[in-house]
Amino acid sequence: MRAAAPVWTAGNGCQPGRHGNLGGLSLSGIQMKSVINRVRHGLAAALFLLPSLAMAQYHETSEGQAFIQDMVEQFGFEASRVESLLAEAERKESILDAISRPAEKTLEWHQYREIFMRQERIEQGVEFLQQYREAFERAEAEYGVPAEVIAAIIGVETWYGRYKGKHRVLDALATLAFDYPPRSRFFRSELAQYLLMTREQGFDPEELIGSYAGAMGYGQFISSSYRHYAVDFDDDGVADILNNPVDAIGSVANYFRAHHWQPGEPVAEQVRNVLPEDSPLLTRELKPGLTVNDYRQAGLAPDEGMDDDAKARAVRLAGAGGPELWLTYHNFYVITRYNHSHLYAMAVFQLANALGEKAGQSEQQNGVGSNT
Ligand SMILES: [Ca+2]
Repeated sequence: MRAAAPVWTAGNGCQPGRHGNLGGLSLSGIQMKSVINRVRHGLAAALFLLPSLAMAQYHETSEGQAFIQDMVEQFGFEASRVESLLAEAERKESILDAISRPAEKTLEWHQYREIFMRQERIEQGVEFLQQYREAFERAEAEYGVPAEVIAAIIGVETWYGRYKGKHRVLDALATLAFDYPPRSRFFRSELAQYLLMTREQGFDPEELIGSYAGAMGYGQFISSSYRHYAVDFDDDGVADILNNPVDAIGSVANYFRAHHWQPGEPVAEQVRNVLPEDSPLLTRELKPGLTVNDYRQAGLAPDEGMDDDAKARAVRLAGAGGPELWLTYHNFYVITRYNHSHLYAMAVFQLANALGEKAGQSEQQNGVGSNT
């Protein structure tokens, strides 16, 4: 989506009709309750407060004012422009509900795996690889990240771009920045990054759609990642990972290279033994803290080609047929830089393998890559 150039200079204000309640006046849930309570308590005078309450949005809070001032002083924004954006932002209860229950924390591995390893997701991933073959090959050559790993990330994040979120990014980030105290610092920073990113790319900040946490596009980049890692991979002058799969493919690959993906190195392997749940060899940190030799000494048998001093971390997972033990390596850790969860990284790894296998099969069937 390439927005018209004047978006960031015209300072377009509140769109009429965006707020549905009270005949065009807007009230957040808390403000509404407060009005109702006052009316219930017979304070007729409260009715006179309606017009001013109606305008009381994030831009009128002290936090909102501090945010506006920061954007002006640090980044040279026009105060009126930031103010009108905060006035336009809507508090969404559904966003506050959603942030409290991420799937990684409530599902067992075999349940999580089932979501991402469905036949349909594998088949559509192969189609995605074929459809954008040129971009994948170029990304692999330029960044050293296998095509199927890039495709698996996009497959896990958004089902190859089919589900990129349904919230306005402005609403998501403002709601979490100003109404979610546990992470308000982080989301205020992301809101600032969002305004910077949309200014840089020429997008309208009122228009972009993303996840409940403000993640955008095929690879679900948050605003700071967008600014750091998104690339204009089709060279049309804008890094658009929201609507342009070629830019998204290059951007995911760039993210992995920036987080030190090692081309040709292994990701993870399953070993036959299973360590007890309380084994000291099951380290807590996602970053591999032990070595292949430590696990060899404990009687596990990693691939013979693995160097003794290669960093490794054993992960015990609740598989459908009982506990599984995996040795994970540096590149597995790199996948967790995308989403800090070993279930997530394992899903990406296994989906990438499935895509690689399936793509290989269909190439053989179609005679691609054969010598005849
Ligand atoms: Ca582009």
